[in-house]
Amino acid sequence: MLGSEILVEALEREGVDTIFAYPGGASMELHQALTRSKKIRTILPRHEQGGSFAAEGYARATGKAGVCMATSGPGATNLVTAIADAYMDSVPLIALTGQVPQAMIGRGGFQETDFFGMTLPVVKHSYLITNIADIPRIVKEAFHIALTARPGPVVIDFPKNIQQQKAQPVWPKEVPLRGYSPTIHADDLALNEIIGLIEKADRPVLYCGGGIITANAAEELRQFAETTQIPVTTTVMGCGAFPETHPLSLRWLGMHGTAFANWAVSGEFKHRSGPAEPMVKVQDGADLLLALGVRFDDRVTGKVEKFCETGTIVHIDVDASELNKNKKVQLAIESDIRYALRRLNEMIGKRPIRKKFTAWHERIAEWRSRAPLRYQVTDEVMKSQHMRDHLQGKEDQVILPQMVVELLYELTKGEAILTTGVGQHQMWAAQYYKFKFPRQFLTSAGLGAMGYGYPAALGAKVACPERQVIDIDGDGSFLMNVQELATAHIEKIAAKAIILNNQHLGMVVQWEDRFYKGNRGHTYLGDPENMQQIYPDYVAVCKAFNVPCERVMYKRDLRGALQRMLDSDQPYVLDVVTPYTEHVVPFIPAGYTVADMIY
Ligand SMILES: Cc1ncc(C[n+]2csc(CCOP(=O)(O)OP(=O)(O)O)c2C)c(N)n1
Ligand SMILES: [Mg+2]
Repeated sequence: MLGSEILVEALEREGVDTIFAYPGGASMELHQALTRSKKIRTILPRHEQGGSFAAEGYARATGKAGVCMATSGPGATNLVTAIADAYMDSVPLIALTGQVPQAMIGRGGFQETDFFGMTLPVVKHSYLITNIADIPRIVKEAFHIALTARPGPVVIDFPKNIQQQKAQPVWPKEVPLRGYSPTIHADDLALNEIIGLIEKADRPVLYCGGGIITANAAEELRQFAETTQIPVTTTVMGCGAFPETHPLSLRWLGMHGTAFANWAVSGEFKHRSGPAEPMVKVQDGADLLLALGVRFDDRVTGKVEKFCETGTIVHIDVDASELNKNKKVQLAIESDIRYALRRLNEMIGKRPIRKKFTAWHERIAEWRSRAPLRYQVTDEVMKSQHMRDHLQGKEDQVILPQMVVELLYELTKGEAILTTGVGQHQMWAAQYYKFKFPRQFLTSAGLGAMGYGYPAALGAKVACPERQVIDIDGDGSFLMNVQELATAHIEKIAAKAIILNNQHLGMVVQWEDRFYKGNRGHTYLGDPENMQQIYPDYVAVCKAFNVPCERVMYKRDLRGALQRMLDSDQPYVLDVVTPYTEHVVPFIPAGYTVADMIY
């Protein structure tokens, strides 16, 4: 077999059914081999970044490894953002790249880049194939490493001359890796200590992250929360790890999380107007925080010393390097989360916890009713020049972005898979859609990569053709991978997109308003010489790609338009014109505390 054929068969043996691959000189041998595969569907994205985000969407929607491929040099460098994204959000991604022939490596040959070196800080592992006999082992190892323990991206760089060599492959059954033992189980002693801490606590909170979803531990978490009656907040990565419709759910916490989740974790404080003022506590927050599969990201903690300052913190994670990294905790346990929760559930089954935390639940209920997620149509919005330009006398018909997500939630009965770009729309998507199951909300959380939404929706739709997959996007983010409309149309992938089109880089505008007196630093995306026009004209753009698109301006048209989009069996875009004056609240500015929260 040719080296290229060995690689393709190795992928088949790993159960790969889809690869997002863009060809070039150093990878066309591999494409030739792919044309002969009966098991793998090769999807041609229109940009390698789109292909790699699509592979991530596939991976996040399924838990299987997503696979993308590019040629050497510029093809490979176009994969870097998705690799970094997969690294930050622990997504199993296999990134295959063609490389110049071995004899050319290091000579600055045409389209040579040291991709192995370039990606080192953002991979879980990487390979440069130097011997054809290694291909079966390398591919098997790559999938094993990408998928086990804390998942992540693995790069396989493949020189062209080896693709063209011939050998008889030997397929390994297992790939034992010295120093890598992905099965990590907490010991009973530590878990027993958790039960003791719960029995002593009055105000416990569960703080759960993407680790619950990767470990397939959502069911165990639900059982644990219900038997202990401990309220649950998640991170954005953890959306769907615990049903957000559940009475114990506090939704997600952090910079734009719910006020009640932030108070439950860190306590309620009198609002202060600046960090120079003292923090005046109104009510205590958690006295016990069980942090499961999280990494105390700064968008969650704000000023980390003030995060759950007075509570005992227990942290369980499969990756020991996360323990005591951002926040020093009282009990750090290295373990597979699912194992730990199962074992805790068994222990509690034998020796039930008697506490009911009634007073704590009452306090949370009061917080919840005092500061729900909410929005309103203000005079400021209706009178804004932007709205007068576009709505021309029908300003009372203005569509706020939050309304769109809320109505989508209603029309899809909370069953759709959502992807997003990065910005205000991403936060509103996470706030106003209630996620019920794992792998339902696919977003570039840690890296925050604009352009993620639509390609990721393509990947998710390929993986889950029977589900509605909808990208809630910003006008700025959508434009960054707009070329993937071609992939959607040609490959018949019926992923939908709703552009919350505020004609601005809204999230940056929000920061300009708060911290730079509203001075606009290149955050307007429309045409300054013709501000009445919505620019670019997405209806015309979509027409060029043969993708149906509607523009929605007025509230009275929204429901019908959303329904038409949902009823379509094709890719479909809704361009919804929204004001840019809305701010995402709650808001705890970066590095600030819960006492600084605007809500
Ligand atoms: C690739 C990339 N470039 C820049 C940024 C910085 N950034 C974060 S949010 C944002 C604005 C996004 O605008 P849009 O997609 O229209 O969303 P909106 O905030 O308006 O909803 C920018 C520029 C980023 N996150 N990613
Ligand atoms: Mg925008």
